[in-house]
Amino acid sequence: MPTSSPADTPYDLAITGGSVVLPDGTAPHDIGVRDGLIVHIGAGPLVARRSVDARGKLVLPGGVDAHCHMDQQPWEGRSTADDFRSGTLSALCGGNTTVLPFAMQMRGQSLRAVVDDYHERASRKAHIDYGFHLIVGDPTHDVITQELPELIESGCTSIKIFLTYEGLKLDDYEILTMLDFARHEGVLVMVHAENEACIRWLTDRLLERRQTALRYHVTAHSEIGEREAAYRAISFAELIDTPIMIVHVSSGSVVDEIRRAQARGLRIFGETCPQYLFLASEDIDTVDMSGAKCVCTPPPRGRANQPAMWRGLLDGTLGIFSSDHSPWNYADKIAGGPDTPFTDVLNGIPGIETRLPLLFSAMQTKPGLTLSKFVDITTTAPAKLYGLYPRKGVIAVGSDADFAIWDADRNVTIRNEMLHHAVDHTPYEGTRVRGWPVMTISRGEVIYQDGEVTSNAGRGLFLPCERPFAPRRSPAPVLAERPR
Ligand code: DUC
Ligand code: ZN
Ligand code: ZN
Repeated sequence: MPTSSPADTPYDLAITGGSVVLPDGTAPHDIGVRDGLIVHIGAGPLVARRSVDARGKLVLPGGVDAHCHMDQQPWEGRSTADDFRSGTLSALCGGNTTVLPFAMQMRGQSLRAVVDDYHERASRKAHIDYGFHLIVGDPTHDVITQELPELIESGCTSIKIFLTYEGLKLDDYEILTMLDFARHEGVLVMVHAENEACIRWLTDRLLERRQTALRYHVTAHSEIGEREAAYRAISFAELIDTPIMIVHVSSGSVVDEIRRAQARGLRIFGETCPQYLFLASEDIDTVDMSGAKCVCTPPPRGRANQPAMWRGLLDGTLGIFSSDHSPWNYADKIAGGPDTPFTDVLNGIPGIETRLPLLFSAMQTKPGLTLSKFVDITTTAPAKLYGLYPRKGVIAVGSDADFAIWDADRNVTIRNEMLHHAVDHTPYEGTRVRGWPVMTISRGEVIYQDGEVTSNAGRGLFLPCERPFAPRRSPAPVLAERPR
């Protein structure tokens, strides 16, 4: 759908000669940018103040990482290693132009105060544009009737809830209340699906038996507990008749639950992350403590689980692919030294810069993973689901001029020293990939080019997100006069 607008004045930027990935396919086009927006896609030549020669390269919409943590307030006693400055720097060097991190409310806190503080941090430091998901850890009457409606109005239209973790987890009654609220407002609830009692009970039994090695993290965070929580969340979403997103799906059995729910016509969305496709529980089970670099929740499952994850991604059951970048330094992850019990290892792994290259490279070996599928699950679908489309997530006239230019033939061996996060390791150290983003453009500004960062911290803008769904003020169907 190339379109053009007459260029009576020079464009601010022209991107010429590249293979441009548009919603209806990839083709050579020249792109003209004015005032930070795409105003021309089609034939050249274009007169512009600055031109980028993209011959031999792929021009993709800038990646949208819809699940990442940065500048997060202390949790388990620590703040994330990345703040908005280093987190968004790492993101942009990995081909992203939009991030959606989390403003996290814990029990006893005001959500409004958490979000105000988060705005303050982000506006001074972000290199690229950002929106916020809201973690609701304390759904009080005030939060539900005052704070949340105002925050939604201001553009925070997605809410994450936890079914586990002290200080964050909601009980079943609170979950139903939040889902009913989301139906009423037309916002999306993201669910961390793990069964709290399963984790606690298994952990207690393991500790009684002094089974504290890293591999028991995977036992404690069982696949069955994840499946139960996912099924419960799906059931509650069905009861209330509102969409949910099961985030960081780690296991084939959860993929099966989501697939079954979707086949019944429910709007249940699924997200997975690189750690569930490219890492496995075997990577945690090391003779030394280095396996802690792969510890996150839910954990990567056994390598035999990976094909089911790929199937879920390729058949559309899992509709988005995010990093769940949760950066901690290795020394902090194993603060108790070589005998740190699994219960004390900080959960979460870095991955905001490697998310896109890992998946891009997999296009060589996964036949169903086409370039348009890659762009959809990493960029377009998250922009749509979180109310940012078509401003973000697509190359189209009128959209923000956000691009990642890829050299599809560049061979790279991932080393932590080449990454831009403030973390001392990557779980993907030594992984070889083919294809790398060589230039990132945000709202028409070249912010990264072949290893050189030309961005300034603080240039990123807050993105108010639209409500992804129409608000439904009617009561849940189950409350209809005639029982169904
Ligand atoms: N949940 C997340 O979404 N990210 C990191 C850790 C966690 O439990
Ligand atoms: Zn989570
Ligand atoms: Zn997360």
